[in-house]
Amino acid sequence: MNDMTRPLECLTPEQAEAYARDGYLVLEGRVSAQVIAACHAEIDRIRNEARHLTAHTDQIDLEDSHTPDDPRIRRIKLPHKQSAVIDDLMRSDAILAPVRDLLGPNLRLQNSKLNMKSARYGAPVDWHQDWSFYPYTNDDILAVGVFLDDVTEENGPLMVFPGSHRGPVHDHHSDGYFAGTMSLAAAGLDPKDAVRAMGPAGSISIHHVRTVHGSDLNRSSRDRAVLFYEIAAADAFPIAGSMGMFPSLEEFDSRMLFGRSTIEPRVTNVPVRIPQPQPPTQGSIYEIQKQSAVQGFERGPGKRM
Ligand SMILES: O=C(O)CCC(=O)C(=O)O
Repeated sequence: MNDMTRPLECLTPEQAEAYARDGYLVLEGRVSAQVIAACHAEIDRIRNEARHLTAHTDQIDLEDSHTPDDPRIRRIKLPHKQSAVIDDLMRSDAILAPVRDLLGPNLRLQNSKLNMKSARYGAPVDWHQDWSFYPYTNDDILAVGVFLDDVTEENGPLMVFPGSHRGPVHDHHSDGYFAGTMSLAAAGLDPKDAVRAMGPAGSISIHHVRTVHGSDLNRSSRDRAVLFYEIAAADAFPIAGSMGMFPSLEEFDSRMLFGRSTIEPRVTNVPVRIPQPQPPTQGSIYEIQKQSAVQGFERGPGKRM
């Protein structure tokens, strides 16, 4: 956590306070039009390479309605490993300066993903806390969402519950298995209180790892691609049994984005639930959530559960 004695690099004190209070922020104009265009060129390249797929891979998650004749990508997994443009953006001040203001100078990547949410069929993501998937020894962890398209009320914006990051970790289990989604009713949350994170392409959203969030099916005629970088303070370590990755210290340290690593975790008093047992079918969040009895949003056209 930023000790607040360091001067802020790019956020205003009001923005830093809003993040601490609400658990999310939207900042317009962080990423240039040239970089956004370069990201779209990379998406076109990756989409072209994936057009003959018939099943999910380690790089690509497919929409339920995908066919090789009508290719539909739901998510590009670990896009920074597939694109130098996306890797460079992740390490740039456009992304890391506000994160340093919120988490301090020592930063490590937890994960990256590019949710395509294409016009007319882009899949919803049911309500959840990222923390339910990967609890760490402290919760100085957030996700930066880079808006690669204009994000509006119509095209399935990320929706967040302000202040929910200061509450409990909610039950994300169903039928005895971790299912990656929660019941708003059981948590005492009213969907009407969710706030939409919207802005023109080039904006970023930032949400705290414990903030309750989700996003609806894209029913509009406009794509809504958002590139997420999940970033942790370097002294946050994944808790055993969670889905946080810690295969080896070497691999863990290869994910440093800025500053210095440590082998001394900072352990704070945070509520934790372990996402075990894992569901019968593993895979992306979309596949995990399909196994829940709780469905926050209507599913899109295509194969249904
Ligand atoms: O793409 C979105 O709007 C939701 C992102 C999200 O919560 C996730 O991928 O875990």
